[in-house]
Amino acid sequence: MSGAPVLEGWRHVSSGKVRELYVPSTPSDVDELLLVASDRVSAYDFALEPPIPGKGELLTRLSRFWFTQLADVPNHLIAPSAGGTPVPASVAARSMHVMPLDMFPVECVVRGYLVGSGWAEYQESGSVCGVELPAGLSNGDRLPEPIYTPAYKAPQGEHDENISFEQTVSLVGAEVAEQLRDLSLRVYSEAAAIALSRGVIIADTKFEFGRDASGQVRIADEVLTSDSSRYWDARSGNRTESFDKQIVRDWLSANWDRTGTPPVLPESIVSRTAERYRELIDRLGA
Ligand code: Q0Q
Repeated sequence: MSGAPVLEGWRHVSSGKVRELYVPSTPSDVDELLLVASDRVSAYDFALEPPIPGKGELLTRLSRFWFTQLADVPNHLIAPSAGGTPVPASVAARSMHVMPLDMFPVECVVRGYLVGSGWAEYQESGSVCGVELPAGLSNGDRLPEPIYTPAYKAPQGEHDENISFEQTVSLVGAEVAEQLRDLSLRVYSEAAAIALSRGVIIADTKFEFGRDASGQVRIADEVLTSDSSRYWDARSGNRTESFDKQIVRDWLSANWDRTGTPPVLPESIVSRTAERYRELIDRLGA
């Protein structure tokens, strides 16, 4: 797997499956972090090979687009006018210059459609993460209204664990738990309406929030990217080949028995996935 790039003025401190986190390498007059998106794609908890050309830049453009569309929601971006450590040109298009937050240990998942693990659970219990749903729904159906199904943000490398709203209260207190729920539902609904008006369905997504030094709750991490969300083409009605990495997941399901490390993706899958990311950017006007 390609390592974290060495960036002048920045010190690499953490790697996710597809992203890198940096802090200033020298004292700075601005509290700042740099999130750099790689071209790596992950599935089934593996960072896959080869990278998808342009993925990091395209997903960063998606986050920036949604931060702009949802500008009334406090976020963690540092305005260019704020100064701080210069962002190296080599990663500028695929990085976000952000303020350090005290991140809440809650993955704020919002589901607008019945799909994936939600569909499997619904078939068993008629509910999703403890939220009762009407009978008679089919795979891929739009839910009567979006539902908030939080998860506990497990330490890196472990699986997040679905928890109830009441458990989020125990984690972050009632006031913040209600803020996270209300903000997540509002941001999903506003984004889903904007996307649908452009022929794109956002089936579900995951938000992360933190608190800044003044105590302000801010939306953080990546927002509504095709790594943190399921995007479908509303015009084709096709709810399997989505705009996100479902192409990669489907190929792996058909070509890997989930033992050992996953096979290298064929060029056709790499190019098709890159094309779908670009199609999504074009469709949204991001
Ligand atoms: C923060 N991450 C993600 C990550 C490893 C990215 C911590 N504004 C913030 C953010 C954000 N966003 C974070 N911490 C403090 N303030 C983001 C999961 C992890 C590599 C890249 N982890």
